[in-house]
Amino acid sequence: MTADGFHIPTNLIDHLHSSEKIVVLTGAGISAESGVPTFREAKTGLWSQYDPQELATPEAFNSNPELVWKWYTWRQRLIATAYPNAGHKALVSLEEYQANQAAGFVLITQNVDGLHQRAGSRNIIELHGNIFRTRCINQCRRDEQGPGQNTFPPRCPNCNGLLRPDVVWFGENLPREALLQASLASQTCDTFFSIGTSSTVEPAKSLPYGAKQSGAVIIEINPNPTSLSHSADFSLNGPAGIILPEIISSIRRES
Ligand code: BJW
Ligand code: ZN
Repeated sequence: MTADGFHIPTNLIDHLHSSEKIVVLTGAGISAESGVPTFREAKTGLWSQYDPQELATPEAFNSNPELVWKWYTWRQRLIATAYPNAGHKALVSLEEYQANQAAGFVLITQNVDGLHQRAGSRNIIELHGNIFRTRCINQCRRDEQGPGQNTFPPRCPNCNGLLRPDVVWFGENLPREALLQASLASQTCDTFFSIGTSSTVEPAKSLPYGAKQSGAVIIEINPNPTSLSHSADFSLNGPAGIILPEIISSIRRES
């Protein structure tokens, strides 16, 4: 039982002790406690204020790159001033714990904020790109440094084409290798965590079902029910920043 009254089931901790490969899928909810807004939550979600069709599609960028870049610049600044929270840090501990057991750990994230990297997680697959990278719409180069140009919207120093955020918009394919590795990891794990995601966006929302089909135990951490909740073996209803540290201390206490 945590100070906030969350109970981590003993059979879950027992399972984690013997788990040989843990896969974690995270979404915007894991960064909520860092002050980064989620997408779909009423009132606080980004899309209660902005229309995704105007901002997170290639069509939107083609018709109004300035508007799209303004939104991304605002979010880049917001994220740059945020810090990894207790949930991000607990996932670093879980990866270290698994390494000490000579067991596997893969962190698949839909987030573009880079907070898992900043917390210290190592084996990360970014499904939807990274908001701090840009790339040329003519695909001629990848700019890891961010725009840094004087023009707005920023342009490619190589071909003068528009630069865009290196993220995945609706209707676009996910990075091929990332999706391949994520699917493979999910289908070969014995424990699958789904944390802070509304499980609405394909293909990420299908990953836990691939894991379940292969016999993995599915654990969801989310203060609200999602489309995955009824298929999960454990639904832990609360904030990731409280539940994940409690799982880590239970694993350590009972080992
Ligand atoms: C907490 C918490 C706390 C709060 N602790 N939790 C099949 C059927 C129908 C449609 C499709 C389909 N296949 C593909 C599509 C189209 C589309 C899609 O899925 N649409 C659905 C919405 C219906 N998918 C795509 O277009 C994808 N591409 C693709 O599939 O290519 C092939 C293809 C194309 C076209 C047709 C068919 C096939 C690409 C998807 C790209 C998603 N991009 C975005 C923007 C990224 C860039 C940016 O950041 O600006 O990614 S959209 C947005 O949603 C972002 C997120 O990564 C993603 C997921 O959101 P997430 O993380 O789940 O956030 P929320 O806000 O939804 O949920 C937060 C959760 O946290 C909530 O549940 C809270 O309760 C919880 N929470 N506090 C724990 N403290
Ligand atoms: Zn270019």
